[in-house]
Amino acid sequence: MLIYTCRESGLTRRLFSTLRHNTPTPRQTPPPSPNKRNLEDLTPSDLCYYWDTKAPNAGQLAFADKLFIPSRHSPIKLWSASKFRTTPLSSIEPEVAFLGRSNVGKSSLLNAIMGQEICWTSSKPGRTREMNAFGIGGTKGGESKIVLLDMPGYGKASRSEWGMEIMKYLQGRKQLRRAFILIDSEHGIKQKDADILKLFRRYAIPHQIILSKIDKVLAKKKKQTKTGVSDVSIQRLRGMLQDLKPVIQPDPYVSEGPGALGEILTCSADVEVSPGRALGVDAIRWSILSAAGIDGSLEESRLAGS
Ligand SMILES: Nc1nc2c(ncn2[C@@H]2O[C@H](COP(=O)(O)OP(=O)(O)OP(=O)(O)O)[C@@H](O)[C@H]2O)c(=O)[nH]1
Ligand SMILES: [Mg+2]
Repeated sequence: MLIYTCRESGLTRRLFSTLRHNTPTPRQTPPPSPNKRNLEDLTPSDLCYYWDTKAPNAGQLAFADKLFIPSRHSPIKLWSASKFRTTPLSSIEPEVAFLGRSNVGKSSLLNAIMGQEICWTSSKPGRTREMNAFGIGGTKGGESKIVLLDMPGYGKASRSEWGMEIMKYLQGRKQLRRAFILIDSEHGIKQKDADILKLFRRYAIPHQIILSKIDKVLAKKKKQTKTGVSDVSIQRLRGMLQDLKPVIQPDPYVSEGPGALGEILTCSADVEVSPGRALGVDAIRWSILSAAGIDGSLEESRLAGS
């Protein structure tokens, strides 16, 4: 009993002394770092890389955002197809397709672009198993202005016939204006991506690169981006974009065909800049409209003439 009491009192003493040393001083909120920038203040020129094209201005971004505002007639699911020969051929609306390795974030990005959870997403690769077409900008009784295609991913957990079916589709589809190829910013270009890029050049299919999940480059943890991002991480992103340029636009003397568009976009479908607006999505919307030839210039010239 005596031994027990002595031990207990020794333990208690040690515990109190540890507590005394570890008692936290009242927490003070660190002053905001002068080098951090709010997500809302980042422009497409900060996040993307435009060398053959011009970064969209505020008016163009607003025009694109307006066309994607969800309504009763937009977005709408138009069709799903697992085989090229089952895709409807009669449609005339301009189409853009979203491709990339499984799990790169295609369906999540499309949900962010369309402002609605209309595509299935999953943390497991191989979720999207068919081509899914969505119409945007439709009105009552009117056709959609543009069609977005969510494609099954290639690579891990993809179907073995992926390459054949999708390349057949991309080559044969007259309505296709551009294919957006997503590259995971955390993993960079993998062999499978390089193979696909080569095929796009060989068949001269117009394509553009989007770097996805850039929250992983901008911060260690996604929630840290809420307090803004540092200049250092923006510079890191810029470095990645510059390194990608010669890979996606190889030397014409060694390349089999035309490279990607000289404009790399970035996004983080999981990070909101403001309620309902994901990081980088406005610039992607503008590029979709540019690819489809809907750039608002008609509206602008009409306004100027009136
Ligand atoms: N950190 C982070 N995770 C993301 C982002 N976008 C998507 N994800 C996550 O990545 C996983 C895959 O997303 P999906 O959109 O289903 O990817 P997918 O490319 O359509 O995948 P498949 O249909 O399987 O080819 C999900 O767990 C998403 O939550 C992002 O911007 N940042
Ligand atoms: Mg998917």
